[in-house]
Amino acid sequence: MIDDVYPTRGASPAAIERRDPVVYWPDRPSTRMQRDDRLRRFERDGYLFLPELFFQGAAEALHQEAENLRQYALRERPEIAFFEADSEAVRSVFAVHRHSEVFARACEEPKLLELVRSILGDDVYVHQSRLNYKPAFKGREFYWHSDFETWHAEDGMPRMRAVSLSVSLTPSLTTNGPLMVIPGSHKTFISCVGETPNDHFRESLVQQQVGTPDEASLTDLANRRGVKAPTGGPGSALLFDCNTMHGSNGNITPFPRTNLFIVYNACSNRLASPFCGTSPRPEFIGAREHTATLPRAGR
Ligand code: 6CS
Ligand code: FE
Repeated sequence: MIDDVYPTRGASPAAIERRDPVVYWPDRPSTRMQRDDRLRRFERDGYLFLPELFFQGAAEALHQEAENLRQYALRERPEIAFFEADSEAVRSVFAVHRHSEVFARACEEPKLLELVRSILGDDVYVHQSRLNYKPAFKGREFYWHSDFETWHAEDGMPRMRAVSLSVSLTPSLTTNGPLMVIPGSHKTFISCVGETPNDHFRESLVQQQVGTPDEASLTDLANRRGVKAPTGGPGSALLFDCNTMHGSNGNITPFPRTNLFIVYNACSNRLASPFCGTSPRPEFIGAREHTATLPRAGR
């Protein structure tokens, strides 16, 4: 049985100091790694905004593919599509890298993988991918949460050795519900209150309650270093640590805020049994079978 160093979903909230590195530095980091300022900023803040990310030219094609996949999911694979709580609008579609060659290739962008492997100090595989559409007028909020808290409790992810990438496929503006992060929050694990219902994902992926932090803990984290909402055009991206506290407001503007969300987990951190005791979530949410190591460039 793997030791549960981040107990959560109990009777009371708790703030637990992170027990894992943020950047898994090798014993003798190469000069190139030592000079890579991105690694130190990621270690300090728990996220990196990458305005020039590797998808600049591809953003329009990725956005078109996101529309194609919305239709495909509705027609052929309804189980991977989730709707907004109060409308027929599609909120998210999951496992996009497994249903689209375009997104499969995007996940393997060599320069991106090089940065991710530098941070995690390991080979990686895709734990989860999704499109969050945050549609015009109807896109609802994603309340504050740590992804790792859910992945640890409900997917059995043992340690904090995963990163998330959110690529904007439409303009991410100050007004249409951009992703908000709390700098430095990745260094504290906020244990959440509440027993996890079976098949919790059916409600949590629409409007999360269980697995969201208490207001006192959120206030404490936000008071330390504030809240940031990096914005950027299509192709810009936010890379953030699995435990960075984040969320986003609803979108009542005519401008959709669609992003491609890819989660890279270290191959040494594969899922075990869910620590909250529920049954494992479906493969399209947390990969257990389809966990092939992503290729290194030129191999
Ligand atoms: O439960 C999950 O895995 C998903 N939930 C949220 C709100 N963010 C992380 C992940 O996509
Ligand atoms: Fe999240």
